[in-house]
Amino acid sequence: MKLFYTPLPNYIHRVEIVAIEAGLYDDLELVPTIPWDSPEALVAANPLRKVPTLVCDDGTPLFGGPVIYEYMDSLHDGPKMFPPEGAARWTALRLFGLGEGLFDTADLRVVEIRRPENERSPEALERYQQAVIRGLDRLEEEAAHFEGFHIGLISVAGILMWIDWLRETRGNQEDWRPGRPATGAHGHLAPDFDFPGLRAPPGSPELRSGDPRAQTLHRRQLEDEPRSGFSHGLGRGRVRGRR
Ligand SMILES: N[C@@H](CCC(=O)N[C@@H](CS)C(=O)NCC(=O)O)C(=O)O
Repeated sequence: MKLFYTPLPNYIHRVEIVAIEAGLYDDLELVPTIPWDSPEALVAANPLRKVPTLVCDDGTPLFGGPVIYEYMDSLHDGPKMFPPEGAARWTALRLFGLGEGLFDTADLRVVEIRRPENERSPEALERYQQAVIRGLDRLEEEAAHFEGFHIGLISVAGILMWIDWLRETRGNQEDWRPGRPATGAHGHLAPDFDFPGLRAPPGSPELRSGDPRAQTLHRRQLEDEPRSGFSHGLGRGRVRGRR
């Protein structure tokens, strides 16, 4: 299986977790890709030119994380990350929808930040950030359901870890913990989230091993992105007009 991904700890991280949990990690041929350059191989596999994109062994392309996760989950005989039925399924999918939506919104904000300053829209940045804050607040209300191991929790852990990474390395996000003790109690360092795929720090395997190819891509993205001045704060209840 060929996986097109960016060597940044965003969308690849959840694919890695699912692949590890499904026992498929070693079957992945990892293709570091910058989708914004519209590389031929990616466009040939995915007309939308997005990552992650998986090309199965028979050549069938799968577009986007959610489909890739479910495909990988179908290929192993262990306990399923997508619960097959009943209340457990809908709890997992509800959290999954929230986590993936949060991720996509936070990603759109990063994309906006990376635009040249004179093309950047403060309204769009604010709109994305307010949606992220509301999503994190909703997660806090959902934290009672953070138990077991399923795709919803992988997604939740993914977004929380990514926000931490953005805060620590880019300085363009703030801590999600203040005012959200229930989520914090299940933070990714807590034993609840200590399943194998999450023990590794976020980031691609190449970045962890220092592969120069990935480091080059990574550096280029870092240089492209402004580092400060966009930290709107993520504190609970900071949605404009909410209280
Ligand atoms: N929800 C989708 C979102 C994928 C996505 O937005 N990927 C971004 C990563 S930066 C991308 O490839 N953007 C390139 C583009 O939009 O041209 C998923 O999980 O696969």
